Amino acid sequence: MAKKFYITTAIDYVNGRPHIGHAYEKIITDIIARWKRLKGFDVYFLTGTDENAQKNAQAVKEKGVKSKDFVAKNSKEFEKLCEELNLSNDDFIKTTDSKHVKVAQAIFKKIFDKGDIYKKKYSGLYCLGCEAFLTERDLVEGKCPEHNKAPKIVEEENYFFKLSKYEKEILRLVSSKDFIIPEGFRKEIVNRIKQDGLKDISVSRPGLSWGIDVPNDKKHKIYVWIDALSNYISALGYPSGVKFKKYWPADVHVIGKGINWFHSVIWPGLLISAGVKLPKKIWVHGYLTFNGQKISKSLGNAINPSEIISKYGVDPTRYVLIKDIPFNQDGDFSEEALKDRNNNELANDLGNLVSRTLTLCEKYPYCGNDDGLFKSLNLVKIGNYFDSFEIHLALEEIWKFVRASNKYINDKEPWKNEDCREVVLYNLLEALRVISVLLSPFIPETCEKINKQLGVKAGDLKTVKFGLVKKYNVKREGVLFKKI
Ligand code: ME8
Repeated sequence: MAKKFYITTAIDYVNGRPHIGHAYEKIITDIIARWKRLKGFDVYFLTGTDENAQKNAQAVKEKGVKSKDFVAKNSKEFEKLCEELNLSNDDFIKTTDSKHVKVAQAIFKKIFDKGDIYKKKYSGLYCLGCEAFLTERDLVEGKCPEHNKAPKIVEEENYFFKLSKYEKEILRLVSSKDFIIPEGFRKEIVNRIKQDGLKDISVSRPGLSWGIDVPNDKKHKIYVWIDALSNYISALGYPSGVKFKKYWPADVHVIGKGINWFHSVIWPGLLISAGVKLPKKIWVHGYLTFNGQKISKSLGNAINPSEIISKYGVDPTRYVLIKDIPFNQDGDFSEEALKDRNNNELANDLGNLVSRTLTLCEKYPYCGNDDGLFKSLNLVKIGNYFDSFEIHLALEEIWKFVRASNKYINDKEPWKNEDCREVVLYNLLEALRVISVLLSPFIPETCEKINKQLGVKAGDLKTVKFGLVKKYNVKREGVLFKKI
């Protein structure tokens, strides 16, 4: 039986339309999901929307429509984005789904029954952007640095979760090098716990009109982060669903750096208390910036990914986001970079290689043995980069083979060099077939087109070797990438 692999993105707030930062997270998750499928894993890939947040409801007031309709309409935009991005997600969860609501309440109740939830009067600084209470230490010049706004002073009676009770276990968990990657983001969490310790956290808000009711106390809504985090198990049918039994614990939660604490500390705390197994890994990514500033709905500098995709195509969009955002840092998004990479890398390197090879193969016969071209393909290295989630390096390593193939065709000149033509063309066809398998996690639409022109079916990792396909059914069809 194939080994299972469960991977998730964060679920997005629906207080506005999706922006390119959301697209980025979904793409990198999709790449890992597709890679694991190539390796033969039984993959479950979940994404969705976080619909019960107060800030979603707040956004409605400004527009004068019903919360329910507003949230449903925006959620559709995120679902549409998944299609536009050509994501291979297996499910799309919405936290207003009744199936989710029941699970969020069941978890709250389980933790309550365990004696880990109590009521107390509380005063704190609430940042609506984060949907979280902040401490003075979190603020920069009195403002939340994520959202550039001063938090509101809130005084209310809340239910509290005894997070402090689990400090030792959580510290042990985050101290393991495997749990939070990359290392810089792991250290941040470890240092914060060591410095401040873990305090109990508020897990309900009184008097809100939007959200999930606390079980047996309709005056309170479940704090949206508790509700949101539980999506990762509600989507699988916790506690008794077949999918839950098969796929939980998650192999990777993919998230942005601003919500690391919720995933690496609070989520494990809740799960330990509820007696549920812990996720295996939190993969934290940096932010997409625009002129150096975080792209966000709250900051009002959002770039609409749908527009970028319809202007330049899905694969150039996916490609540039991987190339320009390093593993553990922020990266600037720019249309100029997209155009450059489309023209110089996708069209010149890959597009030309495919078009030149296929033009020749339509004219001349091809067959022969390994001519040394495959020496420049290092599958072990590529696999290692994927395993350590350094997908931009995996892409770079695959691209070395694309460049080597271009150099090979230039050096051998099969269009005029009859002596070696048959062998060179066969080696190039095999290279294209293998390139198409390896690039399929990154630019799946293009790889489908390459396969169609080669007359082969999409292969998995076992097919990444020379000499597997003897006979091609070559049929050239238009250019892969238009120059912009
Ligand atoms: O945080 N670049 O929702 P969200 C890259 N609902 N990633 C970005 C980004 C940017 N400029 N801006 C946001 C939430 N993200 C919660 C999550 S999960 C149980 C609940 C990332 O819509 C962000 O870090 O603000 C997060 O991982 C995801 O997009 C959704 O952000």
